[in-house]
Amino acid sequence: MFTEACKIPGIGKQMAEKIVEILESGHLRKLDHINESVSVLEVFSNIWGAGVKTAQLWYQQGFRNLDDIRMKASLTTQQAIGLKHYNDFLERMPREEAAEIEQTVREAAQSIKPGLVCVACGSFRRGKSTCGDVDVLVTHPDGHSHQGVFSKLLESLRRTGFLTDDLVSQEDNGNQKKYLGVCCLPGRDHRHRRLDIIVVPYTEFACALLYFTGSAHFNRSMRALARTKGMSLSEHALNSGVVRGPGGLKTGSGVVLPTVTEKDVFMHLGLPFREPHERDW
Ligand code: 8GT
Ligand code: MN
Ligand code: MN
Repeated sequence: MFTEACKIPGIGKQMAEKIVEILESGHLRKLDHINESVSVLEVFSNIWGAGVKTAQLWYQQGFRNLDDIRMKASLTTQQAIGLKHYNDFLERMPREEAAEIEQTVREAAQSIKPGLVCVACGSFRRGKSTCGDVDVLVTHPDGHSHQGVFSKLLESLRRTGFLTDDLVSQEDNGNQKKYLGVCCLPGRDHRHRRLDIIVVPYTEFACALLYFTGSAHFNRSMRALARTKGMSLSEHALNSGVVRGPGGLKTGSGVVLPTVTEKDVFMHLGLPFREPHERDW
């Protein structure tokens, strides 16, 4: 059988040995290791804060399951939180629960400052029946009352025990502030859920809403289209007359187009409006 396999054009000795092994045993032992590593790497990279690189490193260090990670791996603060809530984070929540989480954030926000607008974006706003996390956008229509709300809101939600862990407690992005963390509704049968909160100035509301609603793929398409029209779209604004040098590098940022609502963004880009539930990609 080996000599026969060797006669196949392009098949050398090593490949011929493998063909023989598969034909004789129905199996290639060399693949066992690969198959095992794939499933272990998947388990590891499902820990929030651990990417493929970290997963590979842990595999190389001889770790094969979550107990190994728990006992022997050196974890970042985020990965430790990810591990603690491993099963909860893998499970998507029903949209009814996402609505309760949105409402909890809204009540806390409005008791700090009446008139604050809180909108659950992401998959919730796209109408999905289950959500991986809750993405709440906070703004104030008077244009300035959103200021100072971010830290007060987090403080208030921590005090009531609703926020249980912080992953990224404050990320500044221009005039926007971003929080990534973990919350849990009161009551015994509730799981820990991922919660993202952004606080944005009202001038950036439409573009921030569009961005935070996604999907991520839809956002990439919109940004790419904007580029083809000499515009640039971000979570802050839609700019026109953007000048790009060689390699697409921005050399002139143009002017900010007025975008009061999401519809304005579509209009400036020459696109028919798409409802959130039509933005999966
Ligand atoms: P989900 O139900 O799995 O949470 O689905 P989702 O709501 O569509 O995904 P998401 O990861 O919560 O992202 C919601 C929006 O937030 C996306 O449209 C994206 O533009 C934006 N976004 C961030 N940060 C990140 C990030 O780190 N990764 C991804 N994928 N999206 C992000 O603000
Ligand atoms: Mn989400
Ligand atoms: Mn999110």
